[in-house]
Amino acid sequence: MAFEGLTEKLNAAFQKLKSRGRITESDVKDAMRAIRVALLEADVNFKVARDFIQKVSERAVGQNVLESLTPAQQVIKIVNEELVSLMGSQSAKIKMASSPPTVVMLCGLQGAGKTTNGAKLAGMYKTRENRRPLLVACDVYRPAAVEQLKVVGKKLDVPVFSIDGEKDPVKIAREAVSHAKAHGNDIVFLDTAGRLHIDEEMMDELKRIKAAVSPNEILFFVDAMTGQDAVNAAAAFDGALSVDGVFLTKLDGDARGGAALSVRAVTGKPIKFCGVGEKLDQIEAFHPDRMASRILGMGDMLSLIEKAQLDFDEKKALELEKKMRTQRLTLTDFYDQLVQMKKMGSLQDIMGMVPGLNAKALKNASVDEKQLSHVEAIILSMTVAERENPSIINYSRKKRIASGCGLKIEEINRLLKQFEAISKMTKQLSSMQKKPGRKFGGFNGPGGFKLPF
Ligand SMILES: Nc1nc2c(ncn2[C@@H]2O[C@H](COP(=O)(O)OP(=O)(O)OP(=O)(O)O)[C@@H](O)[C@H]2O)c(=O)[nH]1
Ligand SMILES: [Mg+2]
Repeated sequence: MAFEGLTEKLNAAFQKLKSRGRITESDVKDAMRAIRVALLEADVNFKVARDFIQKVSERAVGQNVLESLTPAQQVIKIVNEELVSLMGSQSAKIKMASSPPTVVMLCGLQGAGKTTNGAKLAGMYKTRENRRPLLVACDVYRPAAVEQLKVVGKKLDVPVFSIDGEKDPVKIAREAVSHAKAHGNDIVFLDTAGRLHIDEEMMDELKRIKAAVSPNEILFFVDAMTGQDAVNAAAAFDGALSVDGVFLTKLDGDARGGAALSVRAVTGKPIKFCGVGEKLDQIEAFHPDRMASRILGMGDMLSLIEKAQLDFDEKKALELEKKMRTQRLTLTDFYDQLVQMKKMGSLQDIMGMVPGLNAKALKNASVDEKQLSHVEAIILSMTVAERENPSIINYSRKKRIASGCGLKIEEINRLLKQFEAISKMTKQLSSMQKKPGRKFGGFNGPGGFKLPF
């Protein structure tokens, strides 16, 4: 994995600090020197490393770290926060066009990973965002380039646009956009040709493509393994084309990580995605906060949690979909959903422990604990028969349930109303013909079936 060396050296520096009870200014200076060397050895641009150390040192002095009870932890915290801000503070997405198609132009040096990762992007937008991508073969130089794109397109079931024998990539790009408009492709990825080194001819070609189709997004692809050269290339591409974002590839390799840490600082452009393997699903949105915890050796906990959550939801959602189609939704199912949401509550606790996670994201993920516990109490006070068939719940049953859970009858009525609304939607869904290509009926988005509050 990338960053191993850096992680090791940073931890050695922190360990040294931790081993002292009280630390002095010269201990901090030593630590800063060690961090600076670690950054440079990881191929971080020297100006970036210098600025970084300066910021961390200033903050460490300004916040009276030395007087605090846990000085080493304070230093680690500051380093973490500065790493996050170095890499961009928050994750960024592709800007979508107000009227489709969104045109994304992929550029970068030869072998950077444009074709492979461009395909990954198309696959991601297709499956996760329900888009209809089009891959476009603008590389007319390398003999096998068009074929390579067709192979990956086929694997992902994403159409590939090419013009046999056409030697003008500008014309291909222009016709591809018209083709997309005519065929309902709402996001277009232009796979351009790379060159070994930056040369005028290539830049000129890219500029002409840009002028011809005015892409909504120009993504610069950079191989994380290439270190300093990557930074120079990024600056050159940005100067010529004014790129919108960076796609960092091959982060799974033993890259020293300098590119990830410098590219954003040097160009001011955010890293939006990263490639983490040769397979076509090995793509991740780039999260600076997560990357910082990865670098500091705290593991990429959030990505793991997110993945587990995704798998879990998908299974549950499939079960529910089956239920919905057979029109047999019960309060027991409702209750299962509740338990799932409660699990997210504990997930929130875990997230709270991850350094660098912003408070706003945590707040957005929060659920109203009180409301949830009421619904839970009501359902638990029902008999199995009532849960399976809520229509039998008459006034006297309601009174019994209310006294069982210690809540008012109004609360029980409210829950039953919500449940009825869901059941209605369920019936509508099941009577609707299933649209091809859409996994779940439509109202239960990627998070699966949702409770109505
Ligand atoms: N391990 C790993 N390999 C990758 C990743 N992305 C791309 N590769 C590999 O890198 C090589 C080059 O990738 P391409 O997608 O062909 O690169 P390109 O930028 O299109 O290259 P040109 O078209 O020649 O300019 C291929 O062998 C890919 O399989 C990644 O994230 N991890
Ligand atoms: Mg290519």
